[in-house]
Amino acid sequence: MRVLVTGAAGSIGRVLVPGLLAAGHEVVGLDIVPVPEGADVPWHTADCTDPDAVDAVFAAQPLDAVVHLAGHPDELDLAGSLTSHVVTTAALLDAMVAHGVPRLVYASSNHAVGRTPRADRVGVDTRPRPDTFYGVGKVAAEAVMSLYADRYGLDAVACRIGSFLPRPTTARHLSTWLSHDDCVRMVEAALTTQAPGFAVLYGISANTDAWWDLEPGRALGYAPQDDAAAYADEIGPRPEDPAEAAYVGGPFAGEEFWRPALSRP
Ligand code: 15L
Repeated sequence: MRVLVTGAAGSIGRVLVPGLLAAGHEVVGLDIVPVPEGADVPWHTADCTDPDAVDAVFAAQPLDAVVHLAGHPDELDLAGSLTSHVVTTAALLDAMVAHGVPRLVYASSNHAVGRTPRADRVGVDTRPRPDTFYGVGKVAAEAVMSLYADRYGLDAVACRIGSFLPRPTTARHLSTWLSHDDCVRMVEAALTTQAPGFAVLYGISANTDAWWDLEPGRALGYAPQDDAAAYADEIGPRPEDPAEAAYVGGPFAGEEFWRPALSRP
């Protein structure tokens, strides 16, 4: 499968590109920055918020699928978040329709439901409950994916990633961690599962203390192998742990992120 990876120079991209190559896929990298040293794949330097630039990338070679990782990984104001997550996703989906590319795998986030109080294990059918404008952007990007799956018959899998890290370092991570290897397994499953239509899964490892339901991912072929509990002995308590455990979005659900939606000069 020839896969376009957006945000290929970012933290997830730098793990995923070699992972997909090792799994036998061809990878085409796309990022706003030039090709990093050592990334030995065809590369496009372009801004995913620019539909003409995105269309030109699709015109350059045939593609079988897109993995969309590009986007600002932290909080912005509302307009910035919508541009970073919704406009980029829409530009890619328009190009997929125009060029006949049938599948999108999207790096959504747990923050799409981050304001959900920590109680039972959270499923994919819970109501969208963002904790930040970042989370609002992810909810809206998922909505555009759903629309394009319904209108054009695209396959579009939203992976609500937890905490993508080499290893867990806080109490919250014992529940939210996604290991590097499991991230590759997750994207590989989302790329190859048969006709998912629009689907959502939680992108976490097989953590003993998981806050999110892994079954929807397992139904799509995602079989995580790692468990943050293996690192529990290395993780000491911190004063902020109880507050971070109140809502599944952890620190993003805290008051320090409350600010007006629209920045004014
Ligand atoms: C995310 O989606 C963010 O991009 C990252 O900065 C972390 O906050 C992560 O979620 C998390 O919840 O740990």
